[in-house]
Formats: sequence, structure tokens, C-alpha cells
Amino acid sequence: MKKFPDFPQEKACIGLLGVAFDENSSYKQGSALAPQRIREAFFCDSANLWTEDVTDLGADGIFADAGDITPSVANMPLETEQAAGRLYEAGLKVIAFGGDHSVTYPLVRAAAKHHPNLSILHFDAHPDLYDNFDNNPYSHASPFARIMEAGLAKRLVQVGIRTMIGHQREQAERFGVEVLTMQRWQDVFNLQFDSPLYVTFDMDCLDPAFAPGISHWEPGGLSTREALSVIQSLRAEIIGADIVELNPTRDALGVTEMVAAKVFKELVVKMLKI
Ligand SMILES: [Mn+2]
Repeated sequence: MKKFPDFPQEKACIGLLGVAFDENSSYKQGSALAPQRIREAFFCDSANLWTEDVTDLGADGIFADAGDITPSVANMPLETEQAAGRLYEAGLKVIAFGGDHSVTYPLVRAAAKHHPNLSILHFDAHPDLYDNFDNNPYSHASPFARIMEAGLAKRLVQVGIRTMIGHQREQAERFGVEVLTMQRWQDVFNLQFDSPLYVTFDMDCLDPAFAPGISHWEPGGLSTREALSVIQSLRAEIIGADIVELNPTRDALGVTEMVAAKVFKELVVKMLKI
């Protein structure tokens, strides 16, 4: 199989990190299997390595791949933050992929350390703002409560949301989160951010018709095309990103891993261009 060049690389722009961790998933596990599947989908011979704006991601000097980490349950936040931190320290922008959404808290910690005044664009069916879920403050349903409590982002914008409840609405108001629910889905294009942007992409922002290989099927989501258009129409400097919640055990045909690889490609080229 073709592979990304290993970290470190003298000329690379984008550091890659697979996070094989699904112990904070509240309903189904399986997203720990995602990093390898996204790598395979990226290099799948059914497609090419060019983006829609005709940029060749197979060219030299783009990627440096730090491989996959499999953090322990007890030390996941620290191990993940340190692994991502090494890439930022090398002057790279960073894309992490795989894992449940709890990995975003340490990934954002690493990003915020190197990029103050961070903004976050969060694609998801779920607000993930629970103070804790099933008595787990590090649940995959809680990362944005931890991020906002810690003051890691000056602005958090959520798109794709369609599972709001009272408690999470209170949390959103408390933290000043800009929630663009699916009822306002036309408002998500041409978003502008005036500070470094971290993009976190939960695959379940998409309608399960387009991306069934996820743990929480929530109908009424974005189409793949709509999500790509949100990314392509962004006016922002993206310094970090993650793609999470792909669950290969629910992706019998491998459709969803191809969607994840497509999102990966369009995020990468957006990171390269600004
Ligand atoms: Mn979600």
C-alpha cells in the first residue's frame, strides 16, 4: 500500500496523527479502528489524490505522518496532547483522525498552546456540551464543555446540530456557543473567522444516508456535498483539524471511510492554501 512520508520531514506543511481510541464512546465502540481505514481510503485506487480545486496531494513536501497512537484510558488526554504537540512544535499544521470525539479536547489543548485566540468550527449532529455524561466528564459527549471551561477557544461555532436538549442549550448559552442547528442549515456557508481556526469534523454531522459508518445514526443531517461546500467556502486560516467518530464496524461497504477521506482531502487543501 502507498503511504504518507514519515514524520519528521524537512519541507512538510501538514502533520498527521491517527488516534486509535474509543473508550469514551457512550454507545458503541469501533472508532479506534478508523485511522487505518482512513489511510487506506485516501490511497484507494478507486480515486486519485487530487482535490476538487485541482491540487495534487501526492506531491512532495505536504505531509509528515507521525503514525497512530493508541492511548491508555487513564492517560489519553496527556498522551494525545503530547503527540499532537510534537507536530505543532515542528511548525506544522495538524490533522488528527480516528477515535471518538473525546480526543478533541487534548487535540485542541495542543493547538491552543501554539495558537492563542483560537476559534473552533465544529461539525456534528450533537452539541457535545454535557457537563458530564454517564458520570464521565471526559465522555465523547462532553469535550466542548471541557474546552470552553478551560478557555481554549474564543469562539465556538457549531454546524449540523439536531439533537439539542435543555441542559446542553443552557451550556451553550453559558459558554456563548454559536449553534447553527440543522433548521438553519443555509446559514453555514461563507463562514468567516478572524483568528486561527481549528476544525473538528464528527462524521455524524452528515446524514446517515451519506455516511452510515458511525455510532449514532441521527437522520436529517448535511449531505456530503453541503459539508464540503461549508469547508470550501470558509474564510479562515485553518491551523488544526480532526475527523472523528468514523466507526468501521458499521461501515460494511466502506462508503463512509471514502467520505472521511474526501473530507480529509478538502480540509488539507484548505489548510495549504492560506
Ligand atoms: Mn456526534
